[in-house]
Amino acid sequence: MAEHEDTTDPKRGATIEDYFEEDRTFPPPEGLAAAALTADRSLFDRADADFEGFWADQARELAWFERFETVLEWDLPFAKWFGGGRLNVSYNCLDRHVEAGLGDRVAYYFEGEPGDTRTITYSELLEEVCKAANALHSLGVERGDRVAIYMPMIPELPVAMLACARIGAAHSVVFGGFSADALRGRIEDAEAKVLITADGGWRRGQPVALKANVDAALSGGAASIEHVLVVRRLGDAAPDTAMTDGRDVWWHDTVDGQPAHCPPEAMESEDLLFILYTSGTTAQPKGIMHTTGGYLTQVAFTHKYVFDIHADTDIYWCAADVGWVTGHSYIVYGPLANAATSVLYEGTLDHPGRDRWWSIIEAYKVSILYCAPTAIRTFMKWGTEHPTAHDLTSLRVLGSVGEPINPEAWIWYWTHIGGSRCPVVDTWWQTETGAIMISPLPGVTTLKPGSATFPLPGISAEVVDDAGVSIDRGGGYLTLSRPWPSMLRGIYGDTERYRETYWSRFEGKYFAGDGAKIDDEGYFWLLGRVDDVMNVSGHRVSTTEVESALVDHPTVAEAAVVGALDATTGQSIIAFVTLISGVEVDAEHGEALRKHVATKIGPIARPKTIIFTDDLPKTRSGKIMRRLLRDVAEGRDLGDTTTLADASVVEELRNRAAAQPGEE
Ligand code: 7RM
Repeated sequence: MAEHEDTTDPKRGATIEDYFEEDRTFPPPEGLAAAALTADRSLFDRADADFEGFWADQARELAWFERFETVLEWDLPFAKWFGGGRLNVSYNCLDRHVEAGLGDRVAYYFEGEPGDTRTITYSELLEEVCKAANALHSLGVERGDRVAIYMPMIPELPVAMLACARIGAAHSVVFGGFSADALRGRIEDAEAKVLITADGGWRRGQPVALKANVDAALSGGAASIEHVLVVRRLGDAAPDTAMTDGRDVWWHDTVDGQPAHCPPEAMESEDLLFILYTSGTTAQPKGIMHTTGGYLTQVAFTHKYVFDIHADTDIYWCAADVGWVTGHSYIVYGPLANAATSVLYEGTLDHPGRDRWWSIIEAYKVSILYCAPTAIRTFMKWGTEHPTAHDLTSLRVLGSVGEPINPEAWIWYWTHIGGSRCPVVDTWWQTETGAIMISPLPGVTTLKPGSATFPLPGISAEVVDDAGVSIDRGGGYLTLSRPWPSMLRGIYGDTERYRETYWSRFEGKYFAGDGAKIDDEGYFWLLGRVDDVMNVSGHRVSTTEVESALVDHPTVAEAAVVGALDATTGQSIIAFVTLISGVEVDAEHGEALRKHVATKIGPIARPKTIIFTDDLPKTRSGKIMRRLLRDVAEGRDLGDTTTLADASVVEELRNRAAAQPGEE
């Protein structure tokens, strides 16, 4: 009898059902815990006892020009943190460290994709930032203005951001891979006055021109832009870079000759620091706003404790792009606020070889690596010979962000990259949260592969049911029930949309849009976006759990699971699967994987169809686009695919899906 006719199943009707069980545990390594910044519950106890006092303590770690008078003013859903306080973010990230005698410490080891390198100390970075700040002034940028930034991952990118922060202009970084249209839309929404860009950047050995996109964006609108400041990154490799008279100026002509001092503006704690656009379910991207004091407080706190930063000895590498929030918070503001030494890498995973990352870790003796599950699963697919060819013993903490990390990918990361010695901190957060919210602390938390473990000190996360009632175990919706310092302050220019998107579904609570479950020991497990949850015969099955069961099979590197319309069961489960290098696809393999899922989590979760593929459609920040896969599975028209990292993947998938037998 088919599962869907069973009405006695206690899970049926649950908000989101939990099937996947993972019982391996990893306590903090002894040596690491002994030297860790925190190895007990004291931060949690302090935050539980006095939540505002706890955040005030963290805020006092920063340098304030004027002390704050209030900690939190909460007028749901509008928060003001550290009212009355004045500070400057670039002063906190630079001057303060130089004044403390750390001027010669390296802020960034820059590694360009072609292999060019630059070492930039805190004193040098401060000088560069002051010059760039003066240059922005000379181009007419004033406190309160907006500046758009559209650049490759080169040192001038953090310099540009910090220069904006120094003079009190808000930046809006637009990822360098976005189109002219996307750039124009974002400039227009924020009414940016100046655009900072480059002639181009390097990708897989090829120069990629950027300035032509800028010209296209500006020719069709974006009239607020008065000047374009252009870094010469490609030089002779971009011989055709056109400069518009009176509008465009070269960075080296405009910045290099400026005075190396520029007084930092004393900003109010709630002044706008930046806008970062995220695309949601609708076409119009949302300009997420972050402000000054609360944002810097929480990114500095989380960066320090989640990665156990010993700034005098660690070499930290966050391999995200600065164009995403991960880069803002954990390449630029968090690490610099903590006087850390970071690697900044321009390029891709596999240029010139599939061991590029591991050669970087070996060369710089990287001790902390922070990256996305999509990268880890790609490395799994490529095999262990690439990391094992390099000395990775400098590593001591590993981080993951952006998607649920499947337990097997976690174990692979732990074993083959971390040498079974480095805690893996799986960090859950969002552009909107500004900073890490749910994550282990490496010296404190006993890890479970695939779980982001617990809310950090000072964070109130709750899983709620359809009615918004908090549940203490099982699956439901992830919410945040108290404000936090680095929370978004709204959507630029659209207060109503802010309220509607985040605060309308559950009264008094922020709804993150993610499903989550809490296990018997209180661990949090992220289950994917709730829009992706599948409904099979009335069972609410999480995409993440089925994907993790597939990746658990020794031949599978990556899997994306979607629910496709089904006349009998409502939805049926379709799995797109990438095998590890060298495994042959044959007719029986699909059946073996379907069985594996049924054994691992139950017959209800058995995929109806398995489609093998070499690649999956991902956003440019590496998240699997399940919505698109659903369209493929249901044979729908795909519409706009420009947000894809590689649009050709979808065509291939469509052909394969069409070749599938209709019934099983
Ligand atoms: C930092 C970032 C946010 C969405 C979020 C989740 C997913 C991020 C994890 C995760 C499971 C994680 N910002 N997500 N981290 N899911 N475990 N550790 O990614 O705004 O681009 O995306 O990403 O769905 O809501 S983001």
